[in-house]
Amino acid sequence: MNLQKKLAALALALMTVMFLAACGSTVKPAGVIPPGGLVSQKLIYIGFVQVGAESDWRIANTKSMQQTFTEAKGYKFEMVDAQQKTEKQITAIRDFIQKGVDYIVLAPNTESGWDTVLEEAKQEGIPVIIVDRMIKTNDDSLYAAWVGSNFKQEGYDAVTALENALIEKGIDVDSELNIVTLQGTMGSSAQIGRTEGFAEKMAAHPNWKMLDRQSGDFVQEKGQEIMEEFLKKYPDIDVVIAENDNMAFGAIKAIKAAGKTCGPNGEITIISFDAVKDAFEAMIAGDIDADVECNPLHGPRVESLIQALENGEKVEKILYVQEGIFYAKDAEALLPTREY
Ligand code: GYE
Repeated sequence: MNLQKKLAALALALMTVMFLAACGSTVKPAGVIPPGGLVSQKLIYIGFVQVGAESDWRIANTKSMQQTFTEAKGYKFEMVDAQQKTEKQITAIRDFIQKGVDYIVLAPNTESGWDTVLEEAKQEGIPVIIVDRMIKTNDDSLYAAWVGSNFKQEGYDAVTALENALIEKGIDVDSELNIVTLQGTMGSSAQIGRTEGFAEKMAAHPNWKMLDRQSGDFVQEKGQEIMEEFLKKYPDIDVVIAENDNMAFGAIKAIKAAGKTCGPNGEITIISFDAVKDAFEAMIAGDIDADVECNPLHGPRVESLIQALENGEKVEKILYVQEGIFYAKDAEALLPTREY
């Protein structure tokens, strides 16, 4: 090779290196396919361990994840529906570790018992993102980040919602009230936070009496069954706190079947959580008094966490979603703006 050819070869090699370096620094792993598809990208493999399909909230949450993590956007997405069984979730995590996923996204059913299996994921170098409910652990290196709701705040908000619903009805907030609660899945953060938050703040009203609390597992039919029992046992219920909308829907059926009335113009005040579209319909129909918002649209939030981790950025460990309270009188105007 003469000098001229050598120089040309060297220049070509240099340009190739520069081109590859440029690609490497600008092409995001889960970005848009580059023009001409020059570089074939590896999909980011996500294993999502979902609680189940127990409620409208959950279905909206699943949809948000599925719509976010599409192949077109650079993801391989697999979901396990654990049918509200924590053991099934643990098995699902082990399966995802075996499959060598890039990330595990976990919506934990209940809070306790995660250390062993999350340690296994850690050993394999698989980052775990926790979404919606939280886990109880002393080792926060077991997860990269958590995003979800402040359930205790939601419990506090339910007391505010009840106070305002009573005022709306012309009832003195300090009058004697008999309350029953339909609780969510026992041991889940959503249940724990809502139950504790409500109990803590209702202490400011010494005349409010919690007659009973039973778990309806966040499911409509179970909410209805428990409400039927409550109505037989307690003839003078003034307030129902339903720890999610689906149980509230069950309670409404039970109340009506018992010949009683509920909602802003009824005998029994209903305060619920989630604020899904059907709950807005129930507020418009005059069956639910107020609803504490719980936002299920976590797909894009989890995606930004994953993108940040992919780019080697530091992420916030704990991310709370902002939420509000909705009242029956505003439901009709607000319904068109609701996303879930
Ligand atoms: O309120 C309920 C669902 O964990 C926030 O789970 C979630 C709860 C939600 O079944 O409807």
